[in-house]
Amino acid sequence: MFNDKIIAEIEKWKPSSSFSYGTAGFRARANLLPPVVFRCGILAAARALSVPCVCVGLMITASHNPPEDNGVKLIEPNGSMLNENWEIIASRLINSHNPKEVLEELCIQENISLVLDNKSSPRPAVYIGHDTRSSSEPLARIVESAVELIGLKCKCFGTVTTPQLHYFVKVANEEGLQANKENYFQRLSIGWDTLSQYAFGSSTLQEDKIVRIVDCANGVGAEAMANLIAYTNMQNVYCVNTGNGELNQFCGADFIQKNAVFPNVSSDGFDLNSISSDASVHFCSLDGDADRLVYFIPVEQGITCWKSLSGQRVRVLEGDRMSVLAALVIKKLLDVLQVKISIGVIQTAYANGASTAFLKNLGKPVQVECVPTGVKHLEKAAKKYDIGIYWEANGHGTILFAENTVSLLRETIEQNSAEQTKKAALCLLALSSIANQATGDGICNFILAEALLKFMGWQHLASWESLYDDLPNCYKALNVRHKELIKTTDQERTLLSPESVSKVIKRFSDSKPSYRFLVRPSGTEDVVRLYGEGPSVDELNDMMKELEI
Ligand code: 16G
Ligand code: ZN
Repeated sequence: MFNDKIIAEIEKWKPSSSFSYGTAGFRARANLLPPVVFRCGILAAARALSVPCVCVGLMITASHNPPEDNGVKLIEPNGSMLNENWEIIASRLINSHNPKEVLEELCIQENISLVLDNKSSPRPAVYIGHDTRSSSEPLARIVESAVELIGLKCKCFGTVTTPQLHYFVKVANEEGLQANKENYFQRLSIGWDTLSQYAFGSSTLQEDKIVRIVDCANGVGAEAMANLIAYTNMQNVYCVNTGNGELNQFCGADFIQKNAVFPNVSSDGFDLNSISSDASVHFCSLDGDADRLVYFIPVEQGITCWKSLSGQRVRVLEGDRMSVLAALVIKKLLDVLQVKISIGVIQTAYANGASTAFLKNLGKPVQVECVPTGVKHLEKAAKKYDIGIYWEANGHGTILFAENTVSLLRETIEQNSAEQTKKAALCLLALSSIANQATGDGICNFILAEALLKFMGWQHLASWESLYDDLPNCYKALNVRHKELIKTTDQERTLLSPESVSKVIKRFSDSKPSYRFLVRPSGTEDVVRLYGEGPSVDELNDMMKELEI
């Protein structure tokens, strides 16, 4: 099925250690990755040939991980993450001593011919993007050579955020649009304008007194934010950590969410002293590939300089708060529209219990579901609803609108509906064009959060925060020798083994009903993650210490 030259080339690219395609694709120290990305290029080509489509995607990034790491993940034609059957094939192909056998089996199973017929037109292609790491561009070149070896075309987007690439793949396949940054930002700009115009609560806001400061984690989000500012008429947005400092080091969404301290800010930032004392400052952080965003509020009030803020405690508005804000606004809009639309809010076991209680209290049509960690699980569940809102506590999430919902909104706008009804439909439609429909997107979510806050008429992040008090909680990562021994059930909410650990958990949970624990093996690092909620952080820390032994 393949000519000998192709097979000989693929055999040459054999990883020195074993890899498994996890929640975030393949990740490792960058120097181990050339053979992995080469074979992923072959696999992406095969995926593109296995279904009628314009393209699939391949992104080189290690997201929030250290600068010396890198990673690769594939994107389905519909813009989602790689299908689970292909994840298994990916791990087999990368590790195999006999790639010919794996590929031949795949071709039979998926009915693909990797020997291309030159007349087939248009030829499928692989869209390639990468983050700002020094290893990323060379790895992207290797992918390109692999795809071309099979005889397919690549389109290289250079540095893009992960969600931008997901979006490009989706619109190229589903909307026949020329995928580029321009239409990505235009969509955001139009959505922002509509929401600014119609946001019910905006009349009470003093827009000129809001200052928005975005920590770009010294990653690819810096370029995207600069474009966003250029395309929209959003005022007072300032970016820090735009690339002068080290990627993800003491900054970025993952660092903020896990440590709840103010980020280090490299000198490229802007002068905090220039902010007037009566301004409402909205602080938020993107991660290294800009698919996550979290907002935060410094505990100590009174802003002086970056240096004095760095490392100080902050209160983090985790992803759950985005779900809550989105559900509140969407419910209000649907009340105006008076249509029967289901809203699902999807969380994981990391969601703070107070957010879950708040959402459940909203009542119909809001339904709340818990699924295992990892975007693919949240996305799958969200797609069951007319409007599916999903967020992980770590800041990854979006709002998905079903096709029927979008058609219904369009019809409502076209019909001679009452003015308020029309406005509500326009706002919902604008939300659907701001929220990335392919995957959670930190850049889109920044506009989304600001628009939703405006909608509620909330000048200060504190108004958002005051909806409910987070239950005291605590995160830990433990280095263990055999994380595969950890077995859970019930969406990771119950630990099955090891028994010694589940006994400690049971003892605590029996002692006070407010205790709740999550123990799970990380899918991206060699650690076991612990998350606990309980009567107080001190008591939780004591309990976690027992588990460490
Ligand atoms: C990946 C996942 C994220 C998940 C995280 C868990 C995607 C795009 N990303 O970053 O959803 O929360 O892994 O990491 O699926 P962990 O398994 O190391 O805790
Ligand atoms: Zn990321």
